Amino acid sequence: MGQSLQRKPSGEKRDGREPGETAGEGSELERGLHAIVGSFYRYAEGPEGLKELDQAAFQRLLRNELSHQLTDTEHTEAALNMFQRVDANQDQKISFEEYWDLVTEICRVIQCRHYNE
Ligand SMILES: [Ca+2]
Repeated sequence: MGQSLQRKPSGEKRDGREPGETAGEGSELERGLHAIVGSFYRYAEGPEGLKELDQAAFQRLLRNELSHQLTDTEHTEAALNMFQRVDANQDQKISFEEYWDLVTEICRVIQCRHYNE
């Protein structure tokens, strides 16, 4: 528990988008959820409300943020295959919804590996 110099997000509108500001507060789950959403937007590009990941951005996200969960993130071909699979509507971009499906999948893997008794 550190100092509470930061503003509390509770009374604020959500349009003050500073993921870093809110990510450090709240429960472990809340911080985790912020990290999931924030990770997408750290790599996504495009107009407001339509930010998406292109192939290069998706590969950077895999390599930098998911290298321990996903095997073969170093291999370009494996990353390309994953891109094709995650890109459900085949528009060569990963939307937040498509990213979310990947997150769901990873959560299932974590559940199987670590909590499936
Ligand atoms: Ca897509």
